[in-house]
Amino acid sequence: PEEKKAWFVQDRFGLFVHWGLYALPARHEWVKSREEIGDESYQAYFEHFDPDLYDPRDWAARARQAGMKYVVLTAKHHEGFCLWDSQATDYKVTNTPGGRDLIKPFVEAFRAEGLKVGFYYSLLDWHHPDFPIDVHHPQRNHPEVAALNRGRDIRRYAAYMREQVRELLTGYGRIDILWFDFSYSDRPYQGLPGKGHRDWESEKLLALVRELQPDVMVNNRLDLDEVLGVPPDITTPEQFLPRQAPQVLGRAVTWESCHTLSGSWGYHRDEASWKSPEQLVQLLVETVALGGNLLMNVGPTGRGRFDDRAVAALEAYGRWLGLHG
Ligand code: FUL
Repeated sequence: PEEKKAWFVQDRFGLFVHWGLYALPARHEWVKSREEIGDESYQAYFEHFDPDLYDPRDWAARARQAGMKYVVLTAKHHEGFCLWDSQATDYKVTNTPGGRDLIKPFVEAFRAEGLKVGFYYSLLDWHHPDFPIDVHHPQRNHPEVAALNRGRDIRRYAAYMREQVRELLTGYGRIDILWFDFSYSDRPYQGLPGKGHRDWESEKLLALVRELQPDVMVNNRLDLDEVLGVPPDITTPEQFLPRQAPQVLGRAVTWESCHTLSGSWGYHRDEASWKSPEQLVQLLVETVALGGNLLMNVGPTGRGRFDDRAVAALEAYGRWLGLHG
């Protein structure tokens, strides 16, 4: 297992890409939950999803020039929308005006630039009819929540996740990282339980991943650390720089800190807290100095391009690494 991590620990710097329907409202990838938007209203984004400017070769070239060595793409985020032609659902890009699998050209483009490729896959799903409504779900405050939850069967949803993960790990060649997100069994809400490894059937899911791609690195958000009694492949502090290298179960671990360029992961047009070049470089330097990786995020626009502010941030990294890397 240590050998399979060698590239990851060596490479240190990756690009996170959060892309989905939420790029259209352009005010945070949690918009459906935060604003408690129903499926009918959210459907407008599905019907208008048409990334006419999508050019993954441009994204990949920018990532490489920034000094990034790997990429992790949200194949499915919490909204449940799939960027590939999944046979397990209709809620996918091929049924939008976008009309084509977006993952295939993405994978090809990043590989062509020499980057390793990973997928983010959300455990939460705010669209799937078997996903029980809970603390994070857009319908959590619906007056009929108990009735809406009747008949939802998380076991069917867990099987759906396995089906989709199988597609992702068999359809696109070697995949280097699988980034699951996230567990919260400690967060019940108005009588609705939170969700953890029993709900996701995490052990079964992980076994499938290991069977299909033995060398893939899997992150720590399946709620399995205690269950398995061993640290995960990757521990993932989010939006903070640890003071010291994180430990899990009393042991030093391989870790990767993930951060946004501004305050949100999905494209957020009017959000103003963009990090300065100094802050960006400092995050990279301090993370690596502590022995960690940095996974820096870009949220592309609904039309499929990197916002100018993201482009400038990537260029700042490239400039600095060109002089000091
Ligand atoms: C979180 C998610 O809820 C965010 O939307 C984002 O994907 C981040 C990397 O992980 O837990």
